[in-house]
Amino acid sequence: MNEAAITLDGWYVLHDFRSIDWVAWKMLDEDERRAAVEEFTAFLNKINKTDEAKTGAHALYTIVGQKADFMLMILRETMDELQEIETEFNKLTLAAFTVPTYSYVSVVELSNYLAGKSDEDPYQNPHVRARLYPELPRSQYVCFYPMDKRREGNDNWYMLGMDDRRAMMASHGKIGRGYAGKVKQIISGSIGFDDYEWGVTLFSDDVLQFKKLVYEMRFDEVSARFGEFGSFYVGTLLDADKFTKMLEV
Ligand code: 76R
Repeated sequence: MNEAAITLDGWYVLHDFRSIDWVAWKMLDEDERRAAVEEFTAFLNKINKTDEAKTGAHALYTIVGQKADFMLMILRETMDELQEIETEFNKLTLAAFTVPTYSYVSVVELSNYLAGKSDEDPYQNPHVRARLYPELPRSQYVCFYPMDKRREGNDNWYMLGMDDRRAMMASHGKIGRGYAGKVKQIISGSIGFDDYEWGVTLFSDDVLQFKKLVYEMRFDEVSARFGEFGSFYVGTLLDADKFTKMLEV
């Protein structure tokens, strides 16, 4: 059998995309809307506490275009907690005025393609831990998309030897590092969890850097030959205040 990459796995991730049912929302009276927003804000304050305790993280963004109105990305130590938060959100009054449009379940992943040899336990290494259990930046923009590595004819990633894959990942990483300080990426693995193999979440204060990075990678062998992509979602940063403003009608 071919040599599988070994993965390090961190926090579990739920990307939850919702559209707002504006017609129903506008039919509520002002007091009901205010109460629903207050209840949602309390929910946000509660999940913020987990970010502060560094036992999880979250990101809340609008989604531009018709695929969704907003995305809540939640990272937790267990899949069970993701399930609990999803249910908790669904029980909020506001949730009744949202329509689920997409979701993605994965776990933050690092592979061993470029890891040097070492006897230490990687899960104890602070640099590794910072990537497996990431603090999410409050960048102005987010970009999310799911992707696969192709398995077709001569372009079957999973039939390539470890050395070939490692060489291609090195080239991939080199392009990625060119965007250091401009784009933060979180790669989460979803084989066995969702319809694609990875989720890619990018954060940046300059939205154009997403296009530049993804475009440049298209010319790199690992993306050019093996990358297959799902839908792309792009959006802008929300917090409790911005969310409240967005819901004003
Ligand atoms: O972890 C590391 O930093 C080592 C290098 C590295 C790996 C192993 C790395 C670096 N990535 C790795 C793995 Mn990546 N990455 C993507 C996409 O749109 C596309 O064409 C691809 C989507 C982007 C934009 C991106 C960005 N990467 C992976 C994997 C798992 C592959 C596997 O295991 O087979 C996928 C699917 C994937 C996809 N990558 C980087 C980046 C960036 C910006 C970096 C540099 C990170 C840094 O050094 O700070």
